[in-house]
Amino acid sequence: MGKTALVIVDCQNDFMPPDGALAVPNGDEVLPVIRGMLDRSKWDWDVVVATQDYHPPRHISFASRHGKPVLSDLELTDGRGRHYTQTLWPDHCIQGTKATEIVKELRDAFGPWKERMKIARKAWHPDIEQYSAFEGYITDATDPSEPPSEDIGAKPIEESEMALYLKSQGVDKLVIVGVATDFCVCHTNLDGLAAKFNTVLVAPAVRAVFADRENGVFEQIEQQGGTVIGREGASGWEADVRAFAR
Ligand code: VGL
Ligand code: ZN
Repeated sequence: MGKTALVIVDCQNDFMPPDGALAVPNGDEVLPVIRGMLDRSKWDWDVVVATQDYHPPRHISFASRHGKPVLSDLELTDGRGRHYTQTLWPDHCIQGTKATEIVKELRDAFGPWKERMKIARKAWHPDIEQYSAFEGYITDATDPSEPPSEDIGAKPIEESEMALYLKSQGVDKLVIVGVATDFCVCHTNLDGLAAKFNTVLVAPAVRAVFADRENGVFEQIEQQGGTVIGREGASGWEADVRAFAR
């Protein structure tokens, strides 16, 4: 049987209330749940990948760059010539700042996983939005470091650094947690399915920027063949996740 990776999406200071620049409502509620999933005496993940939103100053997604209101939508052409609608964000998760660091509560729990753990950094190019871990690059670094300068992450999903790394480790199952459900968690989960991984999203361990969109995201993931566990406060999700990971 294939192996299982725990994918912890964007649990960074800037996404956490009360002080994060782009605080996800109730985003901090995922932290004790995910911390529990990093308890080495209870869980045995084959691989752990933590992702980081990792923007340069004046990133294309920042409202400040365009002189437009935060949370408005803007039609843009990105650094690869792709036309798309960007939701404009406050400046957040800027490379080399404390704001982009993974929250200490989780970093303190990474210790026992060090040998099995990678960081995936994404949206580091000034002119490209990247919500999915499958668009990022893989690194061992947990401290700020320079992003790569050439590869702009235009590879097909199945040849992405994330997919190739997971496959090199024998992983074919992903357990996905973190923030935000409606952006980076959603895109990471859908790309994981597109790259032919089996996926489980743990509902008690995710929170959305727009809470009223969360059910729609869950349904979209299920339509694409993913599983959502622990919806609407259902108990017993741990047993379901264990059965999946076995
Ligand atoms: C995210 C908005 C902007 C996320 C990242 O992590 O979901 N959301 N950048
Ligand atoms: Zn971002």
